Amino acid sequence: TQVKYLRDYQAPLFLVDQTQLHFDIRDGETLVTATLELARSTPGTQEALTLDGDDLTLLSLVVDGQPWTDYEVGEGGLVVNGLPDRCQLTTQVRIHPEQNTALEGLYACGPYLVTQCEATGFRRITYFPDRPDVLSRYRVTIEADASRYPTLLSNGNCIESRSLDGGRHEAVWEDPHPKPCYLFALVAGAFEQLTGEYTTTSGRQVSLELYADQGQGQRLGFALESLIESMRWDEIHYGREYDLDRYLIVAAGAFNMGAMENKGLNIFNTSCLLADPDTATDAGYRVVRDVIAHEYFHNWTGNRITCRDWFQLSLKEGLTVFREQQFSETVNDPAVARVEQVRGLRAFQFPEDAGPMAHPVRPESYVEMNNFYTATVYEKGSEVIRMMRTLVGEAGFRRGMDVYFDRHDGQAVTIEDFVAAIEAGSGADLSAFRIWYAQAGTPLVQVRDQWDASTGTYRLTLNQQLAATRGQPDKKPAPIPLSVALFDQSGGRVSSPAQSELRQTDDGVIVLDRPNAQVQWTGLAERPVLSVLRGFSAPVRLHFEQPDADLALLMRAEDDAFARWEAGQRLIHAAFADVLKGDDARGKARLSAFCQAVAATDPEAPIVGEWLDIPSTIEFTDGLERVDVDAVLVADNVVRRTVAEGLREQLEAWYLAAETERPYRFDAQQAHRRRRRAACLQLMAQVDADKAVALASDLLATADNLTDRMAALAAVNDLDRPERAQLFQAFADRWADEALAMDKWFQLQAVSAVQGLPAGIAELAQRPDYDRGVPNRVRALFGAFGQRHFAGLHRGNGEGYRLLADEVLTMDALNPQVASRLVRPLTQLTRIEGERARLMRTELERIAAKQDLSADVREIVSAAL
Ligand code: B3K
Ligand code: ZN
Repeated sequence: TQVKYLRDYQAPLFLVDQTQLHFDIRDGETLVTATLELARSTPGTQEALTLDGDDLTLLSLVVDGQPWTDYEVGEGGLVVNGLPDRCQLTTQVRIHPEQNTALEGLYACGPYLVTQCEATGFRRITYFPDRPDVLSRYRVTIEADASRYPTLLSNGNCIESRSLDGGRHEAVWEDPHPKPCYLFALVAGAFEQLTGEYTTTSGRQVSLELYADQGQGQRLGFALESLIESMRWDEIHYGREYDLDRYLIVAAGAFNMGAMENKGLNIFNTSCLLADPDTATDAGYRVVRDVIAHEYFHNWTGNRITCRDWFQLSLKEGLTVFREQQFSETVNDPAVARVEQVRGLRAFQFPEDAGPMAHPVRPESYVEMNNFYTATVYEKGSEVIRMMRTLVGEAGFRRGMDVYFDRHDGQAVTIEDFVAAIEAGSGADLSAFRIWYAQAGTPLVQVRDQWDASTGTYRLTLNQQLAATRGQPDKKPAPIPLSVALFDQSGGRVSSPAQSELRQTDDGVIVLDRPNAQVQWTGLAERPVLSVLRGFSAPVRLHFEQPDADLALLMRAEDDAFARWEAGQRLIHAAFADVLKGDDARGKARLSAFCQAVAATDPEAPIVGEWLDIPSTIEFTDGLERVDVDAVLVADNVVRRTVAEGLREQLEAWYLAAETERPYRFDAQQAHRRRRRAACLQLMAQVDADKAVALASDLLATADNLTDRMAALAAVNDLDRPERAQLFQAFADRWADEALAMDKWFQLQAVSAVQGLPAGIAELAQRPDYDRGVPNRVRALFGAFGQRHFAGLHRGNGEGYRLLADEVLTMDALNPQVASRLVRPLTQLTRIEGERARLMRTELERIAAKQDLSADVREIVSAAL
């Protein structure tokens, strides 16, 4: 295994002006003929041409029409010597898509063929300079059996199609936009189709075509609507239009991730494209809309302007997640959207930043690039851009984006180019800000306050720290934008200005750009209540001891919806910490303040559903340096039960009051009611199991949608009663043939206190419908178990670790990308206390000892050992 370093970057020696591909799809094998128009970037030099290639059988190599013999085929590629400055090189290779279980390159997905090339899958299709800074124009011919593969798709425009002898046919596609090979795509199969139309602001007519498996066509409607919404949004908010006559999206049931933004031909995991009331929950609908938007926005931030090298991945991913989040804040309730973004960040990115795989938003090295499609590159990358926007202001940010699009359209660029464009457009100096891209780890901001009644002065002492991470022993302070506000004791805003040596933006954001600083307000009539980190203005952890009454006041009075929600979270987290260190009474007092504030809120407010969704055990452990599993589980349980007791009266009333319309409709208000109802039922199960079971059985029997069915199953999921098994069985009997609905069923079972223990998981893995060829199913069972079933994974005898490690080993031989995601929970061992850490290590060592372990899994496991 070879480590690649950012500092070793070198510009390509050869460029590829044109690429012609010919795919001859046959039974069990495909022949790929590639003709590359090569040009040396420095004419007159002599270096050999290196082409990447993986798992290819080379059949012939021709240069300018003549067989060429001066080449070597080696591990990972092809070296061709003695080439002139310009030439035409043609290779022919044989590949076996039907045997490709890694789902990278060209592979069989049920009866059809699809591709996945990012990051480096194109080298499994043909010999090529498989790097994002080589942009080429493609012309692609696909030839296949006409009845098995009636639809033949690639990027751009279909310029020709004709029948051939022997029941075969072919189609020729041409993409006018030069692109890196990771954006190449090909699809062959028999699909159902949904078509729509879109006219861009400047009048281009775009045909929108969505393709899905037989019988799934009627589930494409919501995706099509979402696509149209996204196209309009990007025109309005960024002035960006689509640039081809067709926009194609294909659903793939076996897919390693969510979706892929291939130019003009997106390929989507079915779970992110298909939506109907029986197979998608409300959250699932939102995923479809967000992912559609994300992949569409990539057309400008990713495709038109791409990355110079893979270390720059956040250039396109952080920025596109940010744009997707902005979109989501306009089409969903903005408060709920922001709360969910932050919950996701804390549940996945914070632990990553605190674990052995901690890396900067712009990593400096990697072994397997696929391991770096992380919450840090994506979600923290988005937070970094959000902070940039806060610092330069909305208008300045938008001008900066315009500069970025103008300067770099058609190029492969770096994060540095992006920041420079924002500086040029906004006039701001972001030199100190760049450190956010370079340092790993989550900064800790400590706030201490002091009230001097005699002078009416309120003073804050702020401090920032960042712990060392692997390879980065000494950290520097970063500019941390802190949005702050003061409230008076009756909940009104205090308007007097903050005084500080720190810079403040026009919108009242203080920039903490040094280790320590002070801020003060003077001339106040009474002790104010501080709200800090409003809107989650920076991806940091906050330590601030604040009286319960102040937090309760913010739960009532804050007008920033995120901060309002966060005040409730801080009460719950503080209560958890109290119980964890044995102070139950103190913890319960805090929870009673929390419950009172919740009970006093209008239940129709979306924030109620968010508050009632008590943090998961993983969220509770965030920020703990050492995790004593047994103590954590006890405290977790105390908190949950206490909240359920405290709200006992409200739960049933709210449950019954949350009637929703029939038939099911995905809409923000209805979704909020369903969410509140689900949370109420879930809490009710803690304190009144009989009632919860009765309501859940009734809900399952009468619901007309998956969201409510899942709410019913979730409520009984941890109850060791016969009804639990009956309800799960009833669901499985009815929905056995619906893969997406059954994925949800597997997910719930995987986190159940009853079924989700190692023996129960092993039993589920024996079912005939547990199919290791479909990543969604593997993630539904073992992904959920490892990531979300804290008690099951951390069984004291280590059987949870062993079970997960067994699956990692099995999957490693089939699909290394999936295996290297599954293994991650086992790498959190540095924080786990006692015997468990040793048991985890034993399993990691067992994995590491496997001969021919994939580079994917090895990189993760070695970082942890
Ligand atoms: N760019 C792809 C992710 C590719 C992951 C490769 N292992 C989807 C996205 O971020 O939009
Ligand atoms: Zn993306």
